[in-house]
Formats: sequence, C-alpha cells, structure tokens
Amino acid sequence: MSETGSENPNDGRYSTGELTRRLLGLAWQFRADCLLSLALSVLLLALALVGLQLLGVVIDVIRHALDPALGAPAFPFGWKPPARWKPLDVVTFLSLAIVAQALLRAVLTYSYNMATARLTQGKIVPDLRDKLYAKLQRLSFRFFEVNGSSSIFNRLTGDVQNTRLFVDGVVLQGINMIITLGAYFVFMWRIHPALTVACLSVSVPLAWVTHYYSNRLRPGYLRNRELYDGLVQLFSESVLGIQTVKGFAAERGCIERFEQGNNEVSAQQRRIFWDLSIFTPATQLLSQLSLAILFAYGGWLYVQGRIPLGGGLVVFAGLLQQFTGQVANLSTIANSVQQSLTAARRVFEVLDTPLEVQNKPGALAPGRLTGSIVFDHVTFGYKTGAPVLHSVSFEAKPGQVVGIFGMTGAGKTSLLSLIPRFYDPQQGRILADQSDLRDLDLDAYRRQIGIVYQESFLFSNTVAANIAFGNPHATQEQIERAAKAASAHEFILALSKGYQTVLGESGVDLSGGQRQRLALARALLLEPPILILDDPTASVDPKTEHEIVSALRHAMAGRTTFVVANRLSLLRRADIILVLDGGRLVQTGTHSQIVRLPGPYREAAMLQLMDLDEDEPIGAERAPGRFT
Ligand code: DCP
Ligand code: MG
Repeated sequence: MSETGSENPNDGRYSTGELTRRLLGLAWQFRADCLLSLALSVLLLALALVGLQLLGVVIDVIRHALDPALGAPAFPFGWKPPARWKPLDVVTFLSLAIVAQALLRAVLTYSYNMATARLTQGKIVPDLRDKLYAKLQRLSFRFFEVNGSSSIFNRLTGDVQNTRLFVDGVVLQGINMIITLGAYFVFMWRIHPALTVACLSVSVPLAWVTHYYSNRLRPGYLRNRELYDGLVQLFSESVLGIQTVKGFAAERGCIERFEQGNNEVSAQQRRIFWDLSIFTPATQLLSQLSLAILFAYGGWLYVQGRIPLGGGLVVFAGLLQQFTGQVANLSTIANSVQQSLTAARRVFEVLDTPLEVQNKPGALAPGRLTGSIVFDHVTFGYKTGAPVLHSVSFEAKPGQVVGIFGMTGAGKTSLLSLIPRFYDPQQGRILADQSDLRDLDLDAYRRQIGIVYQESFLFSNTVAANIAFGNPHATQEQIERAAKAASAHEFILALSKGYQTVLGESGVDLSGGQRQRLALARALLLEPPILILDDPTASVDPKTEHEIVSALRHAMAGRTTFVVANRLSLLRRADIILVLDGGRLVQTGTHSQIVRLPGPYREAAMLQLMDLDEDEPIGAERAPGRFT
C-alpha cells in the first residue's frame, strides 16, 4: 500500500536507464529465443516486400498489354517470363505467386506468435516467478511487515506478466519496427526520394506526441498498481476476517469501503484510458496525414510529368501505408514501455531487497545442539532507536524449561523471535552451545528448533502432511509418535479419515485446542533440542488448556523449552521464569522464588489465586462500570 510503500528501502532507487539496462539483460538471457522471433519477423517483412513488388509488376504487365507504348515492365529478382507466355499467363502466374506468398506469411505469422508465446509465457514469466518466490521465501519478516500481502501477491502475478511485456512488447516489437521502417524507407527512397522525404516529414510531430504521452502515462500506471494493491488488500482481509466482519455486523461498512476503493481504481484507470484514447488516434491521424501528402504532392508531380502513374506509385502507396501502420504502432510500444517499467520496478524491488538475516560466508553447520541458549546484553527493536528489548541477559541450560512472563506488549514474542534468528539483535549477542547465532548456518540451526505460535497456521492438506510439514519424508510411524507426544493421536483417529483427513482452508474445521496440539505435533516431529511455545494456551478454554499442558509435559522432556504463558499452570513447571516489563528483564528465578517478591509476577499470581477463591457470582462481576 502507498503509505507502507514509502518505507521500502528500495523506494525511488531505480532510474529509468537502470531499469532499461536490467530489462535488456533479461532479454539477453533469452537471446536465442529472441533471435528466433526476430528472424521470423524479418522473414515476414521480406515476404511482405516481395508481395508488394509482385503487385507492382502485375500492374505494369497489365498496363503494358493495354498500351505497349508505355514500355516493358521490369521484372524483379532477375526473373523473366518465357517468351511464349502471353500477358494473361504472366498475370496468372504472378497472382498465384502472390497467393503463395500470402499463405507462407500466414504460416510464418503463426510460427512467430508461437515462438514469442513460448519465450514469454513459457520461459520469462515462469523464470521470474520462480526467482521472486524463492526470494520471498528467504526474505526476513521485516519485509512482510513493511509490504502488505496483497502487494506481494500482485507483484508475483500481474507485475511479473507486465515485466515480460518489455521483451516481447518493447524489445522485439521495437527492433522489428526499426528494421521494417528502415527497409520500407530504402524501398520508397529508391522509387522517389523527394516524395519519401515529404511523406515522412510527419514523423517529427509523431515522435513528439509519443514522447509527451508516454511520459504522462508512467506515473498513472504506478499509482494504478498501488491503488490496486489496496483494493486486493481490502478484499483479502475481509475474506480472512469474515468471522470478525459478520460478528460485528460490519458487512455494510466493508461493502462501502470496497466500493470506494473500487471506484478509485476505476477512476484512475479511466484517466489512463483517457490519455490512451487521445494518444492512439493522434498517432494514427498523423500517420494518415502522410497519405494525404502522397496524393497531393504525388499528384502534382504526375501533372508536372515528373513521375509516371504506374506500378511504382502503387508500390509506393503500399509501402507508405505499411510504413505509417508501423509508425502508429509506436503508441502501443510506448505504452508497453511505461507499463513494463512500472511493473519491473515493483518486481526488482523485491528481488533486490537485501536479506537482513543471512548466512555469513563459511557459516558453521552445527551438529545436534545440546540446547544451551545464552542472551548476552541483547538489545533489539523493530525500528532503529525504539528498542523493545533492553539489554536482556539470561542463560538457559540444556533441557531446562524457561517460562517467560510479562504484560501484553512487554516483548515476550520479540524475545522468542530472536532465538530462531528471525531478527538479529542490535546490540549484544545470542549464543547457542557457545556459538554466536550469526556464525551458525541458518537452516541447519533452525531445523533444531520447534515452534508453536499463539495461533497456529495449518495448511489446506491432510493431517499427516500438516504434521510432517518440516520433514516431508517422515514415516507414518514418526508422524504418529509426534501426534501421541502432543496428545493429538486420539482425536485424529476420531476424524472421518484419521491422518488422511484433509483440513479445510487454514484448518477451520478443528477446534482451537486441536489445532494447537497438531501444531505441537508438527514441532515435535523434528525431535528438536529446542522448543519454543508462544502462549499456546492463550485462546483455549480451561479444559483444553489442561489437555495442552499435560501434552506439553511430555513434549518438554529432554529439550530446552521456552514457553510464554500467563497461567501459573504452565509457569509453575518452569525451571526458571523470566519476568519482562516494558522490554526489561526485571526478575529471574523459580516460581517459588519470585512469587514471594513484589512485582508483576506476584500480582498476577495473587489475582489468579483470588479468582479461584472468589465465590462472588460471575454476574455481579459483570456489573456495569466494572469494565472501565
Ligand atoms: N512490535 C513492533 N513490531 C512488531 C511486533 C511488535 O513494533 N512486528 C512492538 C509492539 C510492542 C513491542 O514491540 O510494543 C513488543 O511486542 P511483543 O509482540 O514482543 O509483545 P508481547 O509478545 O509481550 O505481547 P503479547 O502478550 O500481547 O503477545
Ligand atoms: Mg506475544
């Protein structure tokens, strides 16, 4: 979206020249296919010229037959009809040759279209899409925070398509146009230089009009893509958030916002069409002007007796018409230039985003870790100058359970996200088995960490595939072992097709507790020495919480576990508890140690115990005013 787009580190980075160079590089990458397309179009051009030549000769043969005083026709390509042929035989033969030429052109046009489609849709587009997707997979979280998902979708789909337009719509068409115009020019010049110059003088205003409109179009296309990103964002959010929308009876508002966004896009689109609908006829009009010049000036030349009214003039008119037709193509090409540059800018922005977290050269692939994690004066923030963790230090020994407690916004999730190195700290360092995380091979390290989030994302696939997500080669036995360890085996068997049950989109047909246990099984399948649990019981009822907690008890055995929780049921089991307050580590110790000390943990513990003692009916607590 536009306001977040400005935070993109690549914004405004590309000059038109640079974009053009890179797009030419893209064409160069597929030079063999480009050459094939160009060769076919040159053949087509040659055939068109042959056709015109033949037409001119046919006319001269007829005129000569009608009036032998006019002089014998000049046959092209060194060919001469046998002396015994009558003029009618010659005309018939030439007409057949013209038909053959037209047929051959049809076949070549077909081949040209096929070759170009194979190049663009078969090679360039899939290649760019693969590159973009691979890059997206490696980009750090920050990129996704800055760029909305819709903008990313649109770049992967529409913008990739428009980027390839540079190859077929600009490079191929452009070279083709230059060759064609050159050839026509030479042929016309050979017929009559002065007439050629007169007719082609309209090219000057034509070039100016093209330049003017082309520059007008570019910002329009960019704005259009941004507005469209916003519209798709609105749409996808209302699909993903449909429960919230309906729950708050907010359909009307959503529809109105969508209509407004939709109108903005179409109004913007209309402005582009408005420019285009002046631009295209303007270029056509100008090119038709040259025909008018031909008739006026050519007619005058004829009257003056300086040019014969023969096949030559017909050929000239034909050449001129083709020439102006090609020139009128300029507007299409100019339009493609702007469209493809806009799209390419958005595609390259993604491809060029530096990887914030990446392997350094010679990074170490660790063997199986013991699970020791040390935070050494770690300061971290999402934006520079606004840390959300301040100089946090602690040590987790192998196999320990580390509970993390803090108010909402205290920095618990942020702390957890540093462990798998989703971000790098701004100051201080984090050690796993005594090695700085920045020295470890990222993939090899992350594979040793199992993560369960507050809310788990399940893929539209079978239960088994969801559990085996981190290791697609896992055996059924491994999958079941993980499911049992996560207390998920029983409920999975009760599903209609057991492990082969396909979950709906995002797994909507499971309860919150079931989803969490599947997510836990998915994390445990990898037998990770380090387990990270971000408030896994946050959104479930007490009974499910109990199930998850008892599942966790098995799961945590033998691994270093980091668990964010607010419920004492989970925290009590921790070997050490870290209490975070406003991004600072304010207390460290076991439950029994810190529950005695004044502070946020003790307060929360008291409240939870009081909740248990409370015999006031729940209705009384809901009395108006108590919520404020
Ligand atoms: N923050 C941010 N950008 C993000 C995530 C968080 O600027 N992508 C900010 C919001 C908070 C602070 O960082 O001010 C800490 O956020 P956490 O998500 O780490 O907070 P908690 O996990 O402790 O909160 P909760 O209990 O609500 O999950
Ligand atoms: Mg959190």
